[in-house]
Amino acid sequence: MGTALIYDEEMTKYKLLWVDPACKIEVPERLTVSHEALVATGLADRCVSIPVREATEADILLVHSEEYLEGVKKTPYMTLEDLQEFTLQYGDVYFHPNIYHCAKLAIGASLQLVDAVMTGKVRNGMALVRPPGHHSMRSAASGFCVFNNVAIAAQYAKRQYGVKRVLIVDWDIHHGQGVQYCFEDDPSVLYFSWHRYEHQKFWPQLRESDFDSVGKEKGAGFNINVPWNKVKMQNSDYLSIFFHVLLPVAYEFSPDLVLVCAGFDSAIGDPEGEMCATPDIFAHLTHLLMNLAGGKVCAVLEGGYNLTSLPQSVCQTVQTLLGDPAPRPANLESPCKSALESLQCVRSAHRQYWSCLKHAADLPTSDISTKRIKLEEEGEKTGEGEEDKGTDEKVWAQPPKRVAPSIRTAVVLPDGVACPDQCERFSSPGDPDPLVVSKLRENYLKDGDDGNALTTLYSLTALADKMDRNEICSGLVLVRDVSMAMMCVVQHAATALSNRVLVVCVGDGKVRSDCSEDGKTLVVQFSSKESDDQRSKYYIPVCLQKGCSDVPGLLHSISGLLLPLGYEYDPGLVLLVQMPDSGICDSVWQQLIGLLQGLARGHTLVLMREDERTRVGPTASSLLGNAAPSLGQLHAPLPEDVKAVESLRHRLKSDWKLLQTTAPETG
Ligand code: X5A
Ligand code: ZN
Repeated sequence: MGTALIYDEEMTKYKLLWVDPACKIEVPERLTVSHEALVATGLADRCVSIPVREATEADILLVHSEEYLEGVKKTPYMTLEDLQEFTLQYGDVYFHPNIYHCAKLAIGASLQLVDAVMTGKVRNGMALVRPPGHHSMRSAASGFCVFNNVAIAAQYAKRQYGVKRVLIVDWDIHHGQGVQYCFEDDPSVLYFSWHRYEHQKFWPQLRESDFDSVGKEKGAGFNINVPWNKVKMQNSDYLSIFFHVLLPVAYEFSPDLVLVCAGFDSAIGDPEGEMCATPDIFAHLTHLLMNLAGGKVCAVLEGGYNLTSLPQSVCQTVQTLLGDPAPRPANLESPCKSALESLQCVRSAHRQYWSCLKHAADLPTSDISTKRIKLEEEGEKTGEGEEDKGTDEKVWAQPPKRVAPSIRTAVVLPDGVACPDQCERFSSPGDPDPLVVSKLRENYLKDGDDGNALTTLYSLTALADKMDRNEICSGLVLVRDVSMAMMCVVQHAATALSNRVLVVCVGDGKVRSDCSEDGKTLVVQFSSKESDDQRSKYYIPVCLQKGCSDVPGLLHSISGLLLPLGYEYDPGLVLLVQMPDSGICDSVWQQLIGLLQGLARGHTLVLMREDERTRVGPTASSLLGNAAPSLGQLHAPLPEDVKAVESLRHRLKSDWKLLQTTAPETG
C-alpha cells in the first residue's frame, strides 16, 4: 500500500497582478519548489502519482453558497479593474483570470486524494495545491483562499463513503476560521488548529480563534483552538501540544479519516509565522497521526511562504507518509512559558468534553474567563517580563538525508515458527565471540538451559549491535525468559552500545531498577503492581489498576507520559518488552509499536516470550511500518489511572520538561 502524490503544474498558473503587500508572498514558486524538491530527492518517484480533476459545482456547494460560487465563476472573464474591485470585498486575497480554474483543481486534487485513500488504492497521501483553502468561508474568500479544499474533502468523505468521524489537524500557522465555521456545530468533524494569535493582534484577529471557542451545541468539544501568544515557538512547544491535547483527544474520538491542513508557515524562516520549529518536526507530527484511522491520512497543502523551509518541510512530510523512519528528535528544550499557558488553557477549556482530560489534577474547572483576562493584561506589555525566546536566528541546518537501512525488520524465532513476509530471519554472522559467549553463559543461563537458549541470546545481542550501527531498522526476538533477555540487552547497552536505550516494559515482573542510574537506559514499566521504587529519574513504574488490559488507561499513559519521556530522552534504540500475561491486546500493542517508532529513527527491538506465536504476525506487521488498526472510540480511563499518571508527571516534571502541562507560577 503506497502513498499518493497529487500535483498539477496548472496550479502554478495564476499570480498577483497588482501591488498588494499583504498578498505578495503567495507566489507560484511555492508549488514549483515543493514539487521540484520531491523530484530531486527521489520521493516523488516512490509515490503513486494520481491526476487532479476539476471539482464539480456539486462538490463546491458541499460547503459554499450558490451566490458566492456564481460570483467567483465570473472572475475568468473580468478585466483587471473588475478583478481588483471584486477582490476588495474580501480580506487578504487576490483574484486572477485563472484562479477559478486552479481553485477547482485544488478541490479536485483533495477529493482525488480522499478517493484514493478511501478505496484502498493507497494508504495515505499528499496533495500539493494552490490556492490554499482553510480561510475561505461559505460565502467569502479570505487569506489567499477561494474554496475550502479540506472542508469540502471532509463533507465529501462523509457523503461518498459514509465516514462517521473525521479529524482535521490544521498545523498551518494561521487559524482556519473557515473550517471552524463550517463544522462548529458538527460532532462528526473534530477540528484542531494551532495558530499565531498574540492575544488577537495577529491576522485574522478574531475573538473566536481563542481557546474558549470549543464548538457549539452538539459540536461542543469538537473544535480545539490552540492560540500561540508569542512568536518563536519551537519543536518542543509543538510536540507538547500533540502529547497533552491532540493525541489523547484524537484517540478518544477515534476518527475514520484524518485530514491535515498542511501549512508550513509554522516552520522556521516563515515571514508570516515567525516560529522556530524546524522542518524535521513535520516528520514527527505526521508520524504521530499515522496510527489513527488505520493510517488513512490525507495531507493537503495550505500556507508556507519561505521558499527554503517550505520544500524541506514538504519532503519531511511525504517521506514520513512513505514509511521511512523519522529523524531523531534531538535537543528538545523545555516548552516555553507562553506555550504552557496556552496548553493549560486549552486543556482546561476542554476537560468537560473529553474524559482523557477530566481528571487532570492540574486543571482549574471554572475560572477560564478570569484566566483569559489575566492573560490579556499580560499581553498589553508586549513581551516584557517573560523569557526572551532567543536571538533572531533564522538560520537552520538542512535536515540530513534520511537513510533507511536496507533491512527493515529482522526476526529471531524458534524453529518451526514461520518468518512473516517481508521480514528477514536473522542469524548472528560468523563464529560467536567466545568472550561474549562465556559472559552470557555465566550471567544469564540457568542450569537446565540448552544451546538454543545461548544461541538466541547471542543473536539478540548481535541484532542489537546491528541496529545500533543502523544496519537493521527494527527487530523481533522470541525468547524463553523475557526478563533475563531484557537484562542481557540492558547490560549489553551499558557496555557495548554507543546509544542510549529506552526500555519499555509491558506487564508485571521484577525489573531491576538499579540498571539505569547512569542514564544509559531509561526504563518505563506499565504494570498492575505498585512499585516500591519511586525515586529514580531513570526507572519509571506506571501502575494501572487493571494493568495493561485497560485500553483507555494504557493509551492515556502512552500519550501523556511515555511519549514525552521518550522524545526528551531521545534514545538510539527502543527495547520493547512484553512480559508474560501482560494482558495487552493486539491492537494496543500495535499502536504502542507504531508510536514508539517515531523515536530512535525507528530502531525498535521487541522481546516476547516464545509461546506468543500468535502475536508474531501483528508485531512484525507493525515493525514493518504498517498502520495499527483503529481502537474504536474509547470509554473513559479509570480516574485512579488518570490520577496515577498525573502524580507521576508531577513527580517527574522537574527532570523531564516535556511532562509539564501547566505554566510555572509567577508572582
Ligand atoms: C493559507 C494561508 C495566510 C493569509 C495571511 C494573510 N493564508 N495576512 O497561510
Ligand atoms: Zn497559513
